Amino acid sequence: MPRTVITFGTFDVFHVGHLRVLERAAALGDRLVVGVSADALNERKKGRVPVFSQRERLAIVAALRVVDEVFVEESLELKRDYLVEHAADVLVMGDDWAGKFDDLGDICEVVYLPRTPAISTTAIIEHIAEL
Ligand code: C2G
Repeated sequence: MPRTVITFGTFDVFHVGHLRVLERAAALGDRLVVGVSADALNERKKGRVPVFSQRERLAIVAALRVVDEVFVEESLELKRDYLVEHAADVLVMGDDWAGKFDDLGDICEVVYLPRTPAISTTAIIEHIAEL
């Protein structure tokens, strides 16, 4: 049976920190599925409308060599349903979420990966705004 890895994120203004986490997630199994968070979810939970629409963010993530499948993450509370639906063996999250998804350990392995230092969508937006 192939080992399916699943991860989630907004992946707005795609940068090398996003690429690295997806590469490391893919290396933990045979197949990588990515839940790209919906525009409405970002607006609701983060109070910011992404620079790129969910359609554009999905297209970018889907085009990556390490990504096998993408879907829209409509709600943060549906993680368990998404894991079951995609038959995930491993859930990968950035370590800014450390401990938050340990309860899903009953249906899959839960791995938190360290973030790539010194790069973020917010920092990029601020950098560009200052040019
Ligand atoms: N990331 C990273 N290094 C950075 C920036 C981001 O490793 N310097 C990782 C994050 O840890 C995450 C992924 O890139 O695993 C996507 O980051 P975000 O778009 O900020 O998504 P996030 O807010 O973590 O997820 O269910 C989760 C939600 O969809 C939101």
